[in-house]
Amino acid sequence: MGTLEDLREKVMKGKRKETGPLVQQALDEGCDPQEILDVMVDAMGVIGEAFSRGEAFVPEMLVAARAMSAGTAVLKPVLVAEGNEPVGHAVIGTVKGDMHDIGKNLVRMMIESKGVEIADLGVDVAPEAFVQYITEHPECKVVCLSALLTTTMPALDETVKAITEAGLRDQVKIMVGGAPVNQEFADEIGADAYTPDAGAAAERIVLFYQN
Ligand code: B1M
Repeated sequence: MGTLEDLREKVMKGKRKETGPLVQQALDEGCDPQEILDVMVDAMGVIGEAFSRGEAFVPEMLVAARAMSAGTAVLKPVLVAEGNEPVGHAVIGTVKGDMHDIGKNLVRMMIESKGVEIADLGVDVAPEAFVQYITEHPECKVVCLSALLTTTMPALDETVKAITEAGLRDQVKIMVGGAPVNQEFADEIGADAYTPDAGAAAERIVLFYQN
């Protein structure tokens, strides 16, 4: 079995201890970091589909998520540029009620790879916490919101509203994303940008600092 195939299998089975070394092995063999990432994302998709069919359960999703996190930790130094003056400042978080953080972490990493300094407020972040962060950090020009559940999509709207009500809407651009989110929803809640994946989010955020 090839290293990437093995990695895919180990992520699906939630073999956390083996995932990091396999990512390192793939890098040593000259695999493209993006390809390595894609294999792990794909493995998570397989688990998600199995969950939808009732063939996998929350514990399986959880161990797969931990395995993927162990893998991305090894990839991070390869993906993220270091040194240099930041291109700009931003903040990211998964919205209130939502505990999914793998996609959010990937978006953060890809944004960091563009030289943007981005604070991570974590998961289950209340609208007030975003408002507080922006208030205390006037250098922060972009807010990135992630939601993975249809039930937490309204929290995206609530967060945009809270920022507006705090009088901070003109100070920041708001980017939204996550599997159930689309451009139509982003427009509906008045976000400035929707991007479907981490790579696109990183490309998009840079444009905000150029204007
Ligand atoms: Co959950 N879960 N989960 N889960 N989970 C999903 C999302 C689900 C689709 C599974 C399914 O039914 N097929 C489903 C949601 C259904 C829906 O609402 N439509 C679901 C459910 C139902 C639940 C629970 C309710 C299950 C339960 O308890 N009964 C529960 C909710 C808990 C909560 O949040 N309150 C729950 C719990 C969990 C775990 C904790 C076990 C675990 C998360 C662990 C963790 O994140 N640390 C988990 C997992 C792992 C998943 C799946 C299998 C994988 C998610 C993932 O990490 N994907 C997921 C199924 C799936 O996605 N196929 C599922 C890989 C990741 C790289 O992709 O996060 O989509 P993703 O991020 C992408 C893009 O979306 C985008 O870029 C990323 C990378 O390119 N993106 C952005 C994300 N944020 C962005 C922000 C941007 C731009 C792009 O701009 C700011």
